[in-house]
Amino acid sequence: MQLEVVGLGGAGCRLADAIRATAPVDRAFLTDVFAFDTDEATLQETVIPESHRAQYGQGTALEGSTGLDGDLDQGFEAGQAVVDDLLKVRERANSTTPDAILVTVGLGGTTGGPTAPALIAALQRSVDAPVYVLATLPADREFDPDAAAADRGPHTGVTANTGGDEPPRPAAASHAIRTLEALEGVASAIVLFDNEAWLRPGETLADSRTRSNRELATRVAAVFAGSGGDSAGPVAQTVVDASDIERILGTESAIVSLGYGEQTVETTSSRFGLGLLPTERDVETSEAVSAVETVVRKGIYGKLSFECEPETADRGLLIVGGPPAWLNRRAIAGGRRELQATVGGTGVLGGDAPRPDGEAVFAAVVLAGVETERLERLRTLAD
Ligand SMILES: Nc1nc2c(ncn2[C@@H]2O[C@H](COP(=O)(O)OP(=O)(O)OP(=O)(O)O)[C@@H](O)[C@H]2O)c(=O)[nH]1
Ligand SMILES: [Mg+2]
Repeated sequence: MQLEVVGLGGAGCRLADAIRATAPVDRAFLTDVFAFDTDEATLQETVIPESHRAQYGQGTALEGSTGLDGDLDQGFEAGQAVVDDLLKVRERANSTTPDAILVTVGLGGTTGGPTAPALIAALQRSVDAPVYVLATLPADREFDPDAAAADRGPHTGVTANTGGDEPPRPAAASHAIRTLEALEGVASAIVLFDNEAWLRPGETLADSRTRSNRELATRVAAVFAGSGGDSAGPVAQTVVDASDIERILGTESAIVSLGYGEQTVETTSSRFGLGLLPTERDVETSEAVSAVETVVRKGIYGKLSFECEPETADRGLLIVGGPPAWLNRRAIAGGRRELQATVGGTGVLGGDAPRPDGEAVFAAVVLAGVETERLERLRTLAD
């Protein structure tokens, strides 16, 4: 399928950039990638072309990490006021109509979050495609002095400190929860990534960013490329297209978590030969079955972008991809049955994504409509 990505604020722009940087073969699933921020420095750090970037909202409540003084309503109003300008940038640069738009944003700040609801509402009105959000949740240490102190050890101060070059954001939990509430009924679906769960012990937020963004970009590419990727390549046995993804993500702002598993496999490359030899060695069926089973298990039961019980999901999607010889049809069907058994209900779809140049077998899992305690906890911390 063809996805457009719109990054808002620091995290949003870095995520959009990371998605754009995913393997060239997967770039085929992207139409345009935009980066919008109040902060010029963020924009310059990306490799997104100037035609697709815009600095906006200078001098408004959207600017700077103390800009809102905890008053998010001011931010939402300022967000509303900039929407027309952003839509104009988009219209000027836009190449093709996408099958879907993904707005990426870090919840907790004062730029991206407050802009997202108004921009998404405007995109829903003006583009004939679902508009999904990919949002990060703040780590506890950004707003919780106890969490920050615990991470640094017992003999340090008690002010919330992220331990790196990220400013403390005392209102981050409340901003995140209120922005999520504002996205309800506006975004077609809300894909979450929880920074708290992806931080490693002792690691600063700044350190974890690049790794987290890459992980998340890989998941986004695996899901939204669907069965496509290389249009000249082999066709999937069971195609996952834009309408399948739309069916699973829904239109009612469902909370979505993404799972992913990957295993590098041996392929003999034809790059060094004359292209006369088969590009892959024969793959033992048992080996292919085991690789598919392994990645599917990782995808369903491994670390999710947002911690939740897979059993609570209303709908699920499984895409198994990799070099065609490794995509064992029976094993993929088995994986789909496993996801079906886990999710319950009947809303499970599955398919494959052949990647002739791929060096890994992967499984991308979408769990939509999940329930979770993490949001409850953030709500408590936000009060
Ligand atoms: N995963 C990830 N999370 C990030 C990244 N940068 C920031 N965050 C998270 O996103 C939240 C919002 O940060 P930014 O996106 O920088 O904020 P902003 O929207 O630019 O708003 P300002 O406060 O005005 O800078 C932070 O509290 C972090 O939790 C990133 O690169 N990756
Ligand atoms: Mg910023």
